[in-house]
Amino acid sequence: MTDPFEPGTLLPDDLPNGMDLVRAGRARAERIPEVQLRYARERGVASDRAYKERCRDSGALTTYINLGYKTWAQTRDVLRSVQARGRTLGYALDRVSLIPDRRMGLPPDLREQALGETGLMMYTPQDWAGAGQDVDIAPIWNDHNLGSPAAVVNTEAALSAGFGYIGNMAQHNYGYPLWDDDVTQMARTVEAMGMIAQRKASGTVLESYIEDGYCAGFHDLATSLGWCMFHRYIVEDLVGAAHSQSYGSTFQDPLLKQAFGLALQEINTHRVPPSFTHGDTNSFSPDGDFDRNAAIVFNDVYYTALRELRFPSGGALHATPVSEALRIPTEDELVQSLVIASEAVNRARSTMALMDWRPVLELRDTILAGGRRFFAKLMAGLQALGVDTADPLQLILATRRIGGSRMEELFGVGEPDSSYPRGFTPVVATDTVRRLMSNVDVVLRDIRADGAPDLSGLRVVTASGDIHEYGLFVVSKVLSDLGAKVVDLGTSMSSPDIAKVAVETAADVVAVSTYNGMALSLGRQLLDELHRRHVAPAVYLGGRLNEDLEGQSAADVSGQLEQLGITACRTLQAMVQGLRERFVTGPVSTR
Ligand code: B12
Repeated sequence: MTDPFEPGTLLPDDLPNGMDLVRAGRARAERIPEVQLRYARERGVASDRAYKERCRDSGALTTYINLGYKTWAQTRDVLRSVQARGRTLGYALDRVSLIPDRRMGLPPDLREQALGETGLMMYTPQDWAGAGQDVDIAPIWNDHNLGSPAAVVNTEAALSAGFGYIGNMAQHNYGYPLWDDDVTQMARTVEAMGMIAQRKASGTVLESYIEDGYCAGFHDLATSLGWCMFHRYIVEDLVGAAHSQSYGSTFQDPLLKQAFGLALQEINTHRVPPSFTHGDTNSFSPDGDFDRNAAIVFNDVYYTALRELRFPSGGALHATPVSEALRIPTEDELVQSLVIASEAVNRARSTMALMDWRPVLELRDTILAGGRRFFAKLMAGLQALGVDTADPLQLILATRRIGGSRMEELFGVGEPDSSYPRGFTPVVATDTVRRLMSNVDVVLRDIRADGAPDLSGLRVVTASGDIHEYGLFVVSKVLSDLGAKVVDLGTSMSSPDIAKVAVETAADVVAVSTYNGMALSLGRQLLDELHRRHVAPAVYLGGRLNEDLEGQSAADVSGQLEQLGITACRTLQAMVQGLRERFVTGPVSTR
């Protein structure tokens, strides 16, 4: 494997000093008045963190959901209603991650210029203050803050409103439309980290939801754990903040999930309660039936409840809504998820004695040992590349520039084996890699059942318009296996960049994955960019092809896309069928 990174070339010479940025952040936070969250006040504690510690130490379990409708007012009304229904249905709701529109990661003056996606927009200081006081639920600001160009302004807003858990450390790999200055983006992130550190004594916690970042794409849980150690080193040892690491959505196997949770507890030496353990979101297909999903959800949250009861961490429980693969959940679907979670806790309490933890603890130790090796290798590797490992800015910028998959190829700790995608046998393979490889197999099997077309000579540009990379991986892998010459641009790609590469490579086909609820606007924008450059490759879109239209939220926009001349694909099999009809004239192959 050739290494594109020569020592000293990864970072620019004129970077600001990371520790100076931390100090600037601390000074900025000192000027922000402290506010107590309503959730903490009503429980008679100083902070969200303090209440979590009390629950952890007394064996009480708390609950968590994700929610982000378009405005704070809409979100607030649904939260109040969900909470009120819990009084009759026998559940309590403790925490909510407010799920913003990706535009919230842009500085306020750019937000209106970017395409709207799904999620919450906070428009005024009253919206922020309302999130801290209007409901008796702890709000978390996780997304589109740390890691984004809006890190300082959003952290200031969240601190001013009294938020106790502010994230998201994992998102320093995120890309934003209309923004390509990674140095400023990461510098603002480090300054905002300093702001959160300044509030450590009042209980404010710097949160990371690890599978929002590179952990979602690693193939080895040893890499994931080592990456979490790397983040802990930056946040706790260099920046001086309290750090919570939450995890969970990419795990399907309960044994792996609980072993990894226990490994995270081992590296959490300051015992900061994690915000939550996320429910499994990846086991449902968009065509899956909700009854089956309910069984999957129960099984997932039951084992997490067992772990929390036996090895308390203070992390809240999350049960994934059964409609996860399709849309933002309705109020009824959220209520259902909380009912499932409360039943799971009841069953877990009465069946705790049936659980044999020995295999889980053994697996935990294997992950821990591998994670320690990865962390050591990563730090040594960064030093060899000329990165100052005592500077938080250099560390997050360098690892962002290297990228998650390349980092795992360079510093992965399994036995070398070229038949594996990252060049080594994973110490403990993630469910993600297992699921993706089996998804590729299923799609190829379907296609081969009809006689696979030979796509040799077909030039295809693939990309994802947002952070979702799994669909893109399957699309690129299947088309390459069928012989196409695929140029995979990766994630968070903008329409102008995709069009530019389509011209440079004389692409016959452009295939874009889009999930964030703006498929029609993106399709129009992409066609405009291609027309402006006088090229007309065949355009295919897939992922979640919906958008909020006049009077209809998350409407399926496949029909409108087809009218524009874009092929809207529910499945990759449909795209291959389309390519066969359009480009393949000879007989099918048995490739
Ligand atoms: C994993 C995931 C994430 C991970 C992504 C990790 C990663 N590195 O990829 C994380 C947690 C980071 C994430 C973030 C977000 N997510 Co998300 N995510 C998902 C999830 C759980 C799985 C999607 C997936 O990858 N499936 C696996 C792939 C292989 O299967 P598939 O999607 O069915 O793909 C197949 C076909 O669709 C097709 N296909 C896919 N692309 C293409 C392209 C072409 C050309 C063709 C022909 C075919 C094709 O082929 C694939 C293979 O068979 C879904 C919910 C779900 N269970 O589906 C939500 C979901 C897609 N996410 C959603 C949202 C809103 C977001 C966020 C915008 C939330 C936010 N506000 O921050 C952010 C995006 C932030 C950003 N910067 O862009 C929503 C979308 C809602 C909508 N459109 O109505 C969903 C549905 C969750 C929900 N219910 O709210 N997400």
